[in-house]
Amino acid sequence: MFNFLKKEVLFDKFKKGLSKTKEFLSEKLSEIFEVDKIVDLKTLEELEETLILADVGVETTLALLNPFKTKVLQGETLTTKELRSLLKNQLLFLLKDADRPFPPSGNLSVLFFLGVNGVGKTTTIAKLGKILKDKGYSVVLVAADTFRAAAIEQLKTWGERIGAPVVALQEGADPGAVIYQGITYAQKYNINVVLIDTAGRLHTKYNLIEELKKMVRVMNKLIPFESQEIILVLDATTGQNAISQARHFSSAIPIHSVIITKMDGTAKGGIAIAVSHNFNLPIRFIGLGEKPEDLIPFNKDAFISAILPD
Ligand SMILES: Nc1nc2c(ncn2[C@@H]2O[C@H](COP(=O)(O)OP(=O)(O)OP(=O)(O)O)[C@@H](O)[C@H]2O)c(=O)[nH]1
Ligand SMILES: [Mg+2]
Repeated sequence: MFNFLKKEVLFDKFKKGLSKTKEFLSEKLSEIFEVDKIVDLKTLEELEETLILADVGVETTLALLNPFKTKVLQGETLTTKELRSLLKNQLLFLLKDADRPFPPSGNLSVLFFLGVNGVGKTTTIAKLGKILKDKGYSVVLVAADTFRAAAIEQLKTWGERIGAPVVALQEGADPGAVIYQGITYAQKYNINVVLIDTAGRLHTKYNLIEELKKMVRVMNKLIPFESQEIILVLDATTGQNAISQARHFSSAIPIHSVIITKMDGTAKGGIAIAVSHNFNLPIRFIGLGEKPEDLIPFNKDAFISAILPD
């Protein structure tokens, strides 16, 4: 597991960053779990509603609660105390673990970022570039968002701030060509990790998805599969729309992991569980604020204990 924080610091950051989700869930769940009593269908329905409202998603919530409903219907006794601890274990189980190292294996590995407009791709790349540099990796940032000149400038400014080279072409250039140049630059200068920034794109726009596929093809020609990680960046504040984004993007190209940003500003933290469970995707990092140190390696124990009431 890629980590650089002490356990207590990590748990504390999750707790502070996820306070909105916790507040929301605590208020509702405390009522449900307040007194230890026998669970009936009404209790489960209240729990169902709460989890759906926290953006855990209908499908995931039903998968989570149906086994308990069956128990209750079959007349088995289940106390709220038991339910609470089983629920915690089930939530942990729904969050998928990564089965590949991070950064990916090989002397040169490539992290390819995609997502809709404004989710936080570019700033996440800068934050992660800095984290990797601090851990001793050499990095290069690749400006494959050629859609706007300002996007290229934004990445260059970040490169200067974190002391990393940036490979860029002019506005309007073919993003595949920038990727080619970025990867060959890294090969030439023995750089460890390439971070590719791409233009924000709507998951429903055919031509933009085709462009994405083309970029991935360029990367595939140069880098073996095991040395790549294609990372979908999602904005937690968009709630259930993030599910639709994950569905469309993952049907176009292979997605290996997810980074969820802006968890700090929302009570929709449950989206992490829905995305990970629905698409079998590990969450690599979460964004808990705008500062560089606010990008935190995801830890499911810290996450679950941060969102459930004490
Ligand atoms: N509060 C908060 N803000 C964040 C987080 N991550 C990113 N942001 C902010 O989100 C805004 C958009 O970030 P960008 O990195 O430019 O987003 P992008 O996905 O590259 O945008 P496009 O290139 O236009 O598609 C910036 O103001 C970031 O500071 C986070 O975890 N928490
Ligand atoms: Mg950007």
